[in-house]
Amino acid sequence: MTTDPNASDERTARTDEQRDEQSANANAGDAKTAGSAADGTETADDGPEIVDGRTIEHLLTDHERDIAATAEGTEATAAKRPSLDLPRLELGRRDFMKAGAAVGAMSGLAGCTSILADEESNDSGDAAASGEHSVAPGEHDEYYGFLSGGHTGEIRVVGLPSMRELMRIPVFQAESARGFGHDAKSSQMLEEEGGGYTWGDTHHPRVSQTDNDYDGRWLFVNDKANGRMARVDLEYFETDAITNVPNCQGVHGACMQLPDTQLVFGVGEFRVPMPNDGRDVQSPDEYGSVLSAINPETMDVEWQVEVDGNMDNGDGGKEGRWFFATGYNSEEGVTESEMARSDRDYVKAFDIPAIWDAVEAGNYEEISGVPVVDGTMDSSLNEGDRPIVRYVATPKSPHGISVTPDGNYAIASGKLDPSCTVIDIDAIAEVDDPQESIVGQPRIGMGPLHTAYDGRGHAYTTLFIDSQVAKWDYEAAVEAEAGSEEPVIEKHDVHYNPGHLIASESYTASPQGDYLVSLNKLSKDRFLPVGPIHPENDQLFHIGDDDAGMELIKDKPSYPEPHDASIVHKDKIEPAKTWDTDDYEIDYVAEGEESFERVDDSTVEIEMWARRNEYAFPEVTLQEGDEVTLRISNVETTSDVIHSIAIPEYDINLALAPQDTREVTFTADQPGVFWAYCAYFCSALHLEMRSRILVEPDE
Ligand code: K7E
Ligand code: CUA
Repeated sequence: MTTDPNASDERTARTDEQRDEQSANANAGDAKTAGSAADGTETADDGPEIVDGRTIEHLLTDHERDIAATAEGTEATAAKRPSLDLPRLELGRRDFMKAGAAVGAMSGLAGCTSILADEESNDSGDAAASGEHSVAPGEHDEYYGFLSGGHTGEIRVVGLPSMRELMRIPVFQAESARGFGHDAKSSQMLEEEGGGYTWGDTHHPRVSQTDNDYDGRWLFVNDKANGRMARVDLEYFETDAITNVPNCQGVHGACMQLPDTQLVFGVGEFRVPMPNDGRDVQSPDEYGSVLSAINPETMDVEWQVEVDGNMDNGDGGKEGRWFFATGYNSEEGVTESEMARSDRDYVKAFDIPAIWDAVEAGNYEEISGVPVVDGTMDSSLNEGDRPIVRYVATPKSPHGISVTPDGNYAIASGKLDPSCTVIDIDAIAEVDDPQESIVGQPRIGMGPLHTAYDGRGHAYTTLFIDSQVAKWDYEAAVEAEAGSEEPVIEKHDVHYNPGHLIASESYTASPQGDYLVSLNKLSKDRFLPVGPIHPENDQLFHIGDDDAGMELIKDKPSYPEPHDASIVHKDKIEPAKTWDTDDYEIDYVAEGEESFERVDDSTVEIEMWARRNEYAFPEVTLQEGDEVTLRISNVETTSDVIHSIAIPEYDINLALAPQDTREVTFTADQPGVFWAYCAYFCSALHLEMRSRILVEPDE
């Protein structure tokens, strides 16, 4: 492969110009908004985090670009940038040079070929030892990986360690291969319970647990876009419930009360008026953000707790008392610069039994039919010796939070601060000042986002800006001075800019400690180019050998965009091979039970079956305008003989696994001939498997 460095330079330069233009526009936009705001405050006056009107994140972006420019020997923009003088960040040039390969690659290929070459030899060294992690054709993987699909709205199932994609589970979007959103039940779920949106933004798939271990029953996942929570049945690998959470826009974190999945928590991100019905639109002070507790069986919202500031991610303690959520925007600002003004934000520790007590004592306001408990700092429920929410101040916009497998600590990742904060969970109930529960604050690297565990006392933290995963010892971090780098054992480059990472069974009390996947947001040059939207890169590491260190095994391109995952041992999931007719509400249609009934002038009910290579009715005659309900069963008992009934120009495709029954209602509003056919290739006579639907015109 040859690259034309000049072409690449030009591209980079153009991109930089565009970016400058964009930030200029963004700043102009901010100014306009500030001008129209009631108080008219100038955000630039509020502290050292804003330099020349630019936020920390802008500065970071600029610095990355400067380093890249330096690496290319141009130093084009470096001189124009303000120096980075931020008390908490203490960014040294070294910080950026350490991440040279990744950062250099941020602005295109040309400037960093030499670094990339080193990088590649490093990787192939890793890969050479990976034979034992390969899965031969016909062999099964050791683990299920459940990855969120981000704004595709789905869940992807991959096998580990092969990283082969095994299945996709549509959650918040209609999907025709599985007939999701085509049959009556799933389309009702999307349209009615789900609120009728055509997409969702899945981030955090969490598998239900019993006694702090995966029980394989359900997977829960949030919709960050429209404030929903969904449940996937892991017997059928199918979404079986969606809850549209009130008083809340953007359910971000999704996780559960452990050890037994007593509650599922949706962590509210965007602050909105409650209810968001047009009141208080011009009064951001009145906006709120809530933690929602959802009953995993009924999927009803049991209660919500309103807090100060935004929330972000969450995780539950292992013993069931505490739930933790990170947050940003304790400033309660509405623009980026307002939100990043303060150098502290909060981890909120929710005392679940105390919240239940408040609900049972009637200490709530009912909003949109849900009891909302006041957990803001000034709430009377936070006075006295059993506050319902404890606010633990941590540096700058902590993002991920996860509880260590031993249940001792909750570790929050600093995002805009290079540290992780280790909170002693038992101490929270004891200390007068919540700050005293912070027992460690190691310096991990630039842009720490999420942390996973191997069950041997190690934490693995993604460093978004450094494009690395850092392995560190969390007990050592408790021993060490705050700000110490000593607890860091190893850093491994990833490609590039990782968001989440997940280790096998990391969310349980006993992680397997062998594999880790880094979900990298940018793949840049790692794959054949496929146009301007790149795949992301999910990188698999073996972490089972502490002496050998982290070993990169493979890259897997991913359709945008996985955020988080759960990795579950195969023995803990028991998928059905065919449907069990007892497991659904509508009646199965056996061979010989087919019927065509004209209920009245314009209502028709059809019950039919499908098998290789025919439908119960080779021909169906309807009148234009008929309201038709079609129920159809796949009467096959052999696993993997799947049929469907696709009705052209009627926008219908029901997928029918063996012994499954689906129903659809449609209006026969187009006269003509429609060849209903089977869309799953099921046998040699699959193409002949069809039924002629005749819609006779209304005279
Ligand atoms: Cu970091 Cu939704 Cu967990 Cu994306 S969040 S990465
Ligand atoms: Cu049935 Cu193809």
